[in-house]
Formats: sequence, structure tokens, C-alpha cells
Amino acid sequence: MPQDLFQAPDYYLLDELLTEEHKLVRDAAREWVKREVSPIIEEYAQKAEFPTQIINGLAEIGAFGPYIPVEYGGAGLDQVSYGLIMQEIERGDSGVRSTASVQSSLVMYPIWKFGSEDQRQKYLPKLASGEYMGCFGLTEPDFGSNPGGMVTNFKDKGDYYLLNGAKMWISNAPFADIAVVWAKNEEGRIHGLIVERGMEGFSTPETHNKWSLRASATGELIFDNVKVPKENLLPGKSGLGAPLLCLDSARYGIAWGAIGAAMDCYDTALRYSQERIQFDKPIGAFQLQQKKLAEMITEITKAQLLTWRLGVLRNDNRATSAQISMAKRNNVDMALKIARDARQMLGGMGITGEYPIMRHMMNLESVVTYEGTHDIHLLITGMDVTGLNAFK
Ligand code: TGC
Ligand code: FAD
Repeated sequence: MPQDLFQAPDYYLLDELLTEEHKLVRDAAREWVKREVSPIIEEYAQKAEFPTQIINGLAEIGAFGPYIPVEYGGAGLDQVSYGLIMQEIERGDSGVRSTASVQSSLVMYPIWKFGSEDQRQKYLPKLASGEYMGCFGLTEPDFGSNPGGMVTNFKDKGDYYLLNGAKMWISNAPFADIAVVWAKNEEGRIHGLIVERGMEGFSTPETHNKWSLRASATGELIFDNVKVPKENLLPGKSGLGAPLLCLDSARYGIAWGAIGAAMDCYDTALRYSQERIQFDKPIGAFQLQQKKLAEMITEITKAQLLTWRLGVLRNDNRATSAQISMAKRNNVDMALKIARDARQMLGGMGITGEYPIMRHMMNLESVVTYEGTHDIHLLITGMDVTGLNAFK
């Protein structure tokens, strides 16, 4: 990829809504992405490999547990800072943001919120530093949008729990040291269990041939009579609401992250439109190309405002799950449309790895599906405003 010349659009002067700490955190993440992610990410996406050498850097910019208290190794930041870090990382690549989202919101968050003090002490500092990497197993081959139907289960064997079943489409699975796994007990109640690599009967085969999120490692989790120590059960919360609370936090991060991908596509297309000459004029002088750019910056600005407000509500513990669904759905859809338009603006160059747009576009096809599909989030909004359930 050519040199990373990214300049973040701020059409409505939204920087004025940020604190000095927000800007410091964001700028540190932005500089790190320019230095450590942009120069290598295309190569890793092409070879379908997660760049493990960036794990320490992710930990250093506070991307692992930004809002987890400092006493557990987290950065102790607020929700807007968390969002800004996700925005900057996804500006580099959605797959890298995935790794950070899973580690923070789907592994550290449940251990922090539903774990015992011993579990917090044992796992959180190592997850914050990147010494341990984690993954989150909710989805199963036959239960994606409907995780409540899961069949992965555990039985109480006195000294330990015996875990059986399989999870599919699990980000970070191939290299994770631990997995937070959601499974049903003998009464059919969902609980979270911490499964460690090396436990007998536990394997994590990698999923190959993805055209999307190629720089993120995805795999299965297979449990064949795995003996899980009883102290590895998360004691603080059970039921589907427990994993869904983790998803609230991760979906919120994705709402910010998608803005990052959209900004990168817009910024690339804007610069190209000023440099590329056709019919003796920069293509940015043609009305059709201006329409695309004007609509992009309008949608980015609307998403920035929506998401900043959601961050403020989350800082006050006032954001609802349905509000988070609206932002995740809107922002990912917005980013995907911008990526498609931006790709067209680059003509043939848009399909090459010389520019980041095609990679963002392909990545966003996963982002629009995971953490609740576009349709599922629409149904959540529909149910919230009507009070009527259209899922079942
Ligand atoms: P339903 O009966 O509505 O609810 C069951 C219980 O959960 C509570 N609840 C929530 N709690 C917290 N946050 C939320 N967002 C919640 N939504 C529901 C609810 O109050 C109830 O509690 P209780 O105490 O009454 O039992 O459940 P349902 O079976 O009808 O399903 C609802 C539905 C469809 C919205 C939900 O299942 C859903 O969101 N499905 C989508 C599944 C999904 O998002 N999977 C994501 C897997 S992880 C992933 O994709 C990671 S990608 C990572 C990356 O790389 O970034
Ligand atoms: P399905 O649920 O089979 O949906 C298929 C289609 O049917 C969709 O369009 C959906 O919107 C629609 N549909 C389903 N139900 C309804 C309904 N009631 N009304 C109308 N339409 C409906 N999961 C994890 O647990 N951990 C991870 O780390 C993780 N990482 C992932 C990484 C990648 C790259 C991908 C692609 C997925 C990942 N997932 C992960 C799984 C992801 O959350 C699921 O793919 C997602 O929830 C959708 O499930 P599904 O693929 O089984 O689709």
C-alpha cells in the first residue's frame, strides 16, 4: 500500500465535543495504526494471516480492555475513549478491530462483570497485556441468529464439568489461549465457562477460504468430553442475557469502528478525485463524483453524531440495547455503502491492494453479519418501538 496519508474528516467540528483525554487516546491510536498497521495489513490480508506481531502494540495503546479498571490491568478509560480506539483501529482494518473487540468486550468484559475475584486476578492482567489472547464462543453451526437454541452442554460430574459440543465462526479461535464458552447445564440454563488451550478434548481448527476479514483468524471450538474445572464457571450471571450484555459492549465498539472504515474510504476517494484526471479535469470536478463525496461526508457526520451521543449515554449507564442496535446497524450499513461508492470512484485501481477500499468493503460484509445481522438489528428496533416480537 502507498504511504498512509489519512486525514480524518470532522465536518461538524466534533472534536470540540471531546475532552483532552479523548483526543490524546485517539491520536495515539491513530499514529500507531499509521506506523504499525497500514504498512503491513495488505500483505497479511492477502496471505490470510493475523499479524501476531501487533499484539503488544494493541495492548500498549489500551485496545485490550480500554474501560476495564486499572487495578485489573485495563486502561480505566470511559466509553467515548473506548469507541475512539475502535474507530482508529478499524480505520486500519476491521479484522484487527475484531481481535481487539473480542479480547475487550467478549472475553475481558464477562470475566470482569460475571467472574469471581480469583478469575479476575488470574486472567484480566494477562489479557490486558496481550500475554493471553481470548475468544468468545456463542454461535453454533445450527444456531447463529438464535443463540438461545444452542446445544453445547455441560454436565456436573462432581469434581468437574464435562463439556460437549461445537462452536463455529469464532474470531481469534486458532491462536487463543482461553475461550469464554456459552453452554447449557442439565436444566438447560446458559452459563459461561472459561476453557483453556491444552485441556484434553478441546481443539480449535481454523476456518479457511474467507474472502472477508482475511487478516483476522477465525475458527471452530470443538469440545469432546472436555473436563472443565468447577472454578472456571463464571458465577455472576447466567441465562442468554449474560452473553447478550457482552454483545452490547462489542456492538457499541463496532458502531465506532465502522466509522473508521468509512472515513478511510472517503478520505482515499476524496484524494483520488483531486489527482485523477479524465477529460482534462480532475474527476472530482464532475457532478456525479461530487454527489458521491457529498453523500459520504453527510452520512459519516450523521454517524459520528449518533455514536458520540451513544457514548455519552453509555458513560451515564443510560444507553439501551436497542439504541446500540440502531447505531451498529446504521453505521455498518453506512460504511459498506461508502466503501462500494468509493471503490467505484477509483475505477480499476479500486479493486487493487494499492488502496485500502476493496479490503474494507470485503471486511464490512462480515461486520454487517456478525454481532447480530443487519436484519436482526432492524427487528430489535422494530420490537422496541412497537412492543411486538417479529423474530419468532
Ligand atoms: P430474548 O428472549 O429476547 O432474551 C433472552 C434474555 O436476554 C435478555 N436480552 C438482553 N440482555 C442484554 N443485552 C441485550 N442486547 C439483550 N437482548 C435480550 C432478555 O431480556 C432476556 O433476559 P431474561 O432475563 O428475561 O431471560 O432472546 P431471543 O432468544 O428471543 O433472542 C433475541 C435476539 C434475536 C435479539 C438475540 O438472540 C440476538 O441478538 N441474536 C443475534 C446473535 C448474535 O448477535 N450473535 C453474535 C455472536 S458473537 C459475534 O458475532 C462476535 S464477532 C466478533 C468480532 O470479530 O468482532
Ligand atoms: P443465520 O442466523 O443462519 O442467518 C441467515 C439469514 O437469515 C440472515 O440474513 C439473517 O438476518 C436471517 N434471519 C435469521 N433469523 C431471522 C429472523 N427471525 N427474521 C428474519 N431474518 C432472519 N460468533 C461468535 O460466537 N463468536 C465470534 O467470535 C464470531 N466471530 C465471527 C467472525 C466472522 C468472520 C463471522 C462471519 C461470524 C462470526 N461469528 C461469531 C458468528 C456471527 O455472529 C453469526 O454469523 C451471526 O450471528 C449470524 O448467524 P448465522 O451466520 O448462523 O446466520
